[in-house]
Amino acid sequence: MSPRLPVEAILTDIDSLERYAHDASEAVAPMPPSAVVRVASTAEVSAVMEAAHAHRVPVTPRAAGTGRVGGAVPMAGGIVLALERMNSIRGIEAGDSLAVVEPGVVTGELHRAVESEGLFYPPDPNSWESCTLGGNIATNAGGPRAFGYGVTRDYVLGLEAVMADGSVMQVGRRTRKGVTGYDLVGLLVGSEGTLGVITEATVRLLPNPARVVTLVALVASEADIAPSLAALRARGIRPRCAELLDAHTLGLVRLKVGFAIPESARALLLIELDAAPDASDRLDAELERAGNALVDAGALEVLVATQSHERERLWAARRELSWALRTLAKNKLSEDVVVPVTELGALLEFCTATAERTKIRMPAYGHAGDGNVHVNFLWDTEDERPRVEEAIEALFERVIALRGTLSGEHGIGVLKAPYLGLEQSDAVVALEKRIKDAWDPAGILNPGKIFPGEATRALHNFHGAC
Ligand code: LAC
Ligand code: ZN
Repeated sequence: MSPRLPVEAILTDIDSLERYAHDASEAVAPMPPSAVVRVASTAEVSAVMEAAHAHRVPVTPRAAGTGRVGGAVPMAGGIVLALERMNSIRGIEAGDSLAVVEPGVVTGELHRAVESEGLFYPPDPNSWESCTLGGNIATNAGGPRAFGYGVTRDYVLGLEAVMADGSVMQVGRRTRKGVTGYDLVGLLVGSEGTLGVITEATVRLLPNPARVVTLVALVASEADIAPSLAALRARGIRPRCAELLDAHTLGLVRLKVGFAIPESARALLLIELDAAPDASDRLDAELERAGNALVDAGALEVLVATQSHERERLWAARRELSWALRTLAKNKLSEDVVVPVTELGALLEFCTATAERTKIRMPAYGHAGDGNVHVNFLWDTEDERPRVEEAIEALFERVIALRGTLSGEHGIGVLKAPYLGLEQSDAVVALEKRIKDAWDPAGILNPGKIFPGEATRALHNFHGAC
């Protein structure tokens, strides 16, 4: 029998409905949801889904709402299923190098909990102090450390998920290896809440490479970034992070990094190397080789931060970038395109030329090692919007022409749905829709996401039917 939900779990006051109608993107819900249900257990999630399925009510799952593409914005009204109360770390099993977590666990809390046991959970989306594991899994989030360690998908071994009809499914496993049946974990990771509601995850942990050093290479041009990365690769150096700041974003952090940046520097590469505490000699040698490689590749200056407070100052400046850019204009859109790393120079050159042509500011920064660049669009007045849209479409077309992808870490959500067809053929999209129909035949789970035109269709489906 389904549990009854405590009455305080259901919010219907206008302030709450408003608050849960947003995420960290510009996506706007056409109307507030009818109710927010703050669930505390798998059984409660199951009860909500069962009722929603019986009455064909749309359900938008969410936790911290830090997403950048409107994935947690309710596009067809209905219920917002808030998972932030399911925030317990159910276990850290050092012997099997895994942790079992609920979806509302804040990523930074998992980092600290496992690190206190000498273990390491690498995925580090920029919002790790507030985002949650459930959202990270729903979007297959990455971050700076993805360069060395991979993205969320590389760490999820098993999942418990509640299906659209309320049934509870266990998929995947607790072991590192395993090839039984289809990879349903892989399908759920990155499915943006459209296939099931994640209620528990078993994630893989590594030994903590607790000694970390950071290098900053100041270079004369954005064109020097890719050759600098190639120089590291050629010497067999595999950093855990390789972040890029272009001339605009470098200007924003100039006063915050704790060292002087010469005017001649037009871009910055932030490199991080790590090692186990007992491999310090190897790390020192690698640090020296990395510094030499960067100088040989033409860096104007290479600075090293070995103390944690120096490193933290650098990373704080990097982490603030997204918000710092927001203060520069009335409107900001941020993309997370990826190109093969050999095309990084072509992408950055294209951004400069497009900004010049459209007269829209396009500062860029991001995860250079992965070819994953946050291209931002800043504008103040409505009459600039058509040029912004032109610049975004031109960017996506260019990225596809360079054999890249539209989203490296934020997902498609609402904001990028109109562009899905630039990257995926009609046949691929039709196959994805058949998968969606098999998992959620009534289309109640996070309607209006990923597929072009679905937002409008979802609204008609649910409200036309009332
Ligand atoms: C970052 C976020 C926006 O890397 O993904 O800053
Ligand atoms: Zn990012």
